[in-house]
Amino acid sequence: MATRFGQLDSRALSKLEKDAMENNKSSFALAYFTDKTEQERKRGVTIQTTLVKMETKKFAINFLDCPGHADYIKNATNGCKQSDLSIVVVPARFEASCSTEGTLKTHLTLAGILGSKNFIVCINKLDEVEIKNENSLETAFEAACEAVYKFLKRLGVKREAVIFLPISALKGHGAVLCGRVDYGIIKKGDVVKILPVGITSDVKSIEAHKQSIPEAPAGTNIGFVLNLKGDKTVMDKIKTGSLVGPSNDTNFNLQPFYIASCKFVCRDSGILVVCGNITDKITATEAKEKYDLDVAVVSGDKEAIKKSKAKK
Ligand SMILES: Nc1nc2c(ncn2[C@@H]2O[C@H](COP(=O)(O)OP(=O)(O)OP(=O)(O)O)[C@@H](O)[C@H]2O)c(=O)[nH]1
Ligand SMILES: [Mg+2]
Repeated sequence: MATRFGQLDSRALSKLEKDAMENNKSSFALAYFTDKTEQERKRGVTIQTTLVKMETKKFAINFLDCPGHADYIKNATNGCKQSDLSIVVVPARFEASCSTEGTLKTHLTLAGILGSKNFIVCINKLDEVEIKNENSLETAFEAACEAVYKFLKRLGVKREAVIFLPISALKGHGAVLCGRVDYGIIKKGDVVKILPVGITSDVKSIEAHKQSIPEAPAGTNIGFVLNLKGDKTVMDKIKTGSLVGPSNDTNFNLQPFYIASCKFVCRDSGILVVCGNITDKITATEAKEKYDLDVAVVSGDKEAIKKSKAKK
C-alpha cells in the first residue's frame, strides 16, 4: 500500500533493507517502514501504533499499524479505538492465532467493540502452505476464513461487512496472468516466454471459470500462474499488454502464441489483451499514439491490435 500511495519509493525501500540487514533481520525490511524505534527493529516486533497518512483523489486515509503481540494489546487498543475499518492479517496456518493462547480473538473483539464496522481479513503467508494438490491453497484459505469469521460472527459482524483476501505479503505467490488464448494451446507445465521483457517461466496452473484445467485451447479466457517465485522486480516488469508465447520460439513469429494481460495476486488488475501475430514492427510510441497502449510493445501485428482493442 505504501508503495502504491507513493510513501515508499525504491530509495526508501533500499534504506529499510540496509537497516534490517544490519540488525540481522532482513526479512523484516518492510516491517521497518512502520516499526521505527530501536527496540522494535532489534526485536522484530511492533510495539507502538504508528500513523501513516495516505491520500487518493477522493479520500484521505489514516493508516494505523497496530502491534499484534500479546504484551502490547494496550497499545493496539489506542489504534483500534480510532478506526472505522480494520485490516486484520492472519497467517494461513491460523491454528495458533485462533487458539486460546493466540491474540486474534482479543484483537477482533477490541476492533469490533471500539469502532470497526467493516473488516478486511488478509490470510497471509500462503507461500508457507505446502502445495499438495491444486486445490490445497484454496482449501487452506477457506479454512482460515472460516476460523476467523467464527469470531466475527459472534461479535455480530455481518458476512457482507468482511472482505477476505488471500495474500503472500513477503514474496507474493507467483504471478497470475489473465488473457485470452488467441492461437494454439497453452498447457500446464509449458515453458513460456513473456515479451517484451523476455522473462521465461513454466506454467504452474491454468484456470478458466474458476476451475483448474490442464490445458486451454484458442478462444479460452484464462488465468494462469507463472512460477516467478514472487520476485517483485521481475513481476513489476510485466505490464499490461505483454505477450506470452512458447519459450523456444525466439521471435514468436513462426509458432502459435498466446496473448495475455497481467494481474497479480492481491494487486489491482489492469487487464488489457493485446496483439496478434508478429508480422510487422510497431514502436512503443506508435503503440501509445495509435492504440493507447502503455507498454513498450516492441513488435506486433497492427491489425490484430486493432481487433483486440475493438473487442474490449
Ligand atoms: N513466509 C512469509 N513470511 C512472511 C510473510 N509476511 C510476513 N512474513 C514474515 O513474518 C515476520 C513478521 O512480519 P511483520 O511484518 O513484523 O508482522 P506483524 O504482523 O507486523 O507483527 P507484529 O506487528 O510484531 O505483531 C517477518 O519475518 C516477515 O518477513 C509472508 O507472506 N510469508
Ligand atoms: Mg507489525
